[in-house]
Amino acid sequence: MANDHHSVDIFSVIRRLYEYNALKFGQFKLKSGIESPVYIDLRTIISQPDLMIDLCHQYVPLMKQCRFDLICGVPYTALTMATYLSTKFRHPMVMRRKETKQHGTKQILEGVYQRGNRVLIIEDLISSGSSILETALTLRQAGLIVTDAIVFIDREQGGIRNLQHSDIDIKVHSCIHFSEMITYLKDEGHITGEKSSEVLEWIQSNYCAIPATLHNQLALTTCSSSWKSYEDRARLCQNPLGKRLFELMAMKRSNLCVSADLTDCQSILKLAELAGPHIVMLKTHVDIIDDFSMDFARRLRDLAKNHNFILFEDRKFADIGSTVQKQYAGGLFRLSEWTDLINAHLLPGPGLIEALRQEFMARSFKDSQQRGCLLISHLSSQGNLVPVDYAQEAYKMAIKNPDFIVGFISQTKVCTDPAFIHMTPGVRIGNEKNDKLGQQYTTPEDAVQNKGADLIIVGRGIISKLDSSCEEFETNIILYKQRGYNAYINLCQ
Ligand code: S5P
Repeated sequence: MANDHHSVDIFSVIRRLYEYNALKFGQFKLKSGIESPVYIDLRTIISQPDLMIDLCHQYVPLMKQCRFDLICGVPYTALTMATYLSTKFRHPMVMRRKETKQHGTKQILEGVYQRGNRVLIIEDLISSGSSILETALTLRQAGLIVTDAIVFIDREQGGIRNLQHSDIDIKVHSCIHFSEMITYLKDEGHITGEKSSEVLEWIQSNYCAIPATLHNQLALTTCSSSWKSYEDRARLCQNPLGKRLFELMAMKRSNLCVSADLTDCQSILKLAELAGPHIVMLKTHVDIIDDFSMDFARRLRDLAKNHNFILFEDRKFADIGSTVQKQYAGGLFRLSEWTDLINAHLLPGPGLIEALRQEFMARSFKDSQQRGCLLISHLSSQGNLVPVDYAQEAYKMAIKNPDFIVGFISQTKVCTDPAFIHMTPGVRIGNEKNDKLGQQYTTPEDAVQNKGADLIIVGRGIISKLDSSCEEFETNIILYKQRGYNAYINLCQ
């Protein structure tokens, strides 16, 4: 990097930002709806070239500490700063569009670069770190390496720490901290001591988190960049049922679970016989069967053994532990005697999970069968009231119980840990986008590539063909199997 002979004290820049009204004190409604006693708007300085130049030179000492081939400004405010630094010091630049072009090459990243180039991100200020992360995701998706970012002001609201998260791993350097800036303005008599304390207190009590949607996108990117085969994932799995499931998926070249939402035993057994060679799992709703008997359960188990698939009762437990134990082990259905996998909501708290653990252990002691549980992290139905932090809570519960939590019933990635499986319902090929009772459908490709599914759950898309000819049934189920499996394999490229 060329020597910089342009030395201007950072506090003189702060004073001029204050004089030009780029730093305002009062009551301001932020984009988030929150009222703030301070407003920083560095966009205005494009009309003050001298100030812009002096501000840009504050980045230079920090740039010398970073290794990079290219620079990239976060749109829009920092684009001008990055452009100045690029042309003044001859650093090639790339530019990230905020929206993809509707015509021409549809590029989101403009400029010339090669995979493996290191990019330094330039930003004006950081609060949560979301804008830097969005830019970093685009750059990383293009095969570029992002390890560092420089901001002019650190608002001290958690952004620098947020970006240190192991999934993100970006070191953010700042020219000045918000508190230093406020203290300077107070000491110079631009703002009162009272105002300074009010603003500092406000900043300290207003931590900014990265939105869950952006975190999900990050998880997807991290996953696709560290893609693992089902065989590899089987090796990483701590619980025996999860391990067996990944092994089955690799061996049968299938990530398909059929949802046997049928109301008589005969039809379910017919479905299991026909679908058996193509699926890794058959899911039941045992309480919709009119003529359930333990003899049916035994015959279904035999079919599962012959065709090598897992039996999953979609019971969605959601009660206190002691009730769940009875629901799982007793009653008419005696689920613990014939199902491999069940699922549960987290709403009642950890007692439910502990109850299942005790039952699993008691049963496995008798029959040494592998058992596991899935946690519900999302629902596919329109307008569902599952809270946004449900998925994070599900993940926390899963890592506490990796010996029997197999994974999640999800609509987006809950975590990047390859040992946990993500199973996604609401999948259908064809024109149906919903079922008029709230179910929402997507294609196998969308479920795997955009919603993070490792395994797809298909009900009516398959069982609607049960009364068709065997050939028609088979052609259809093979289509689901191939499209789901290929979507996963294609992620590795
Ligand atoms: O969010 C969910 C969770 C589940 S387990 N949405 C779902 O649809 N399911 C189940 O998946 C649902 O109970 C049904 O058994 C199956 C989807 O069936 P389909 O006919 O709509 O494919």
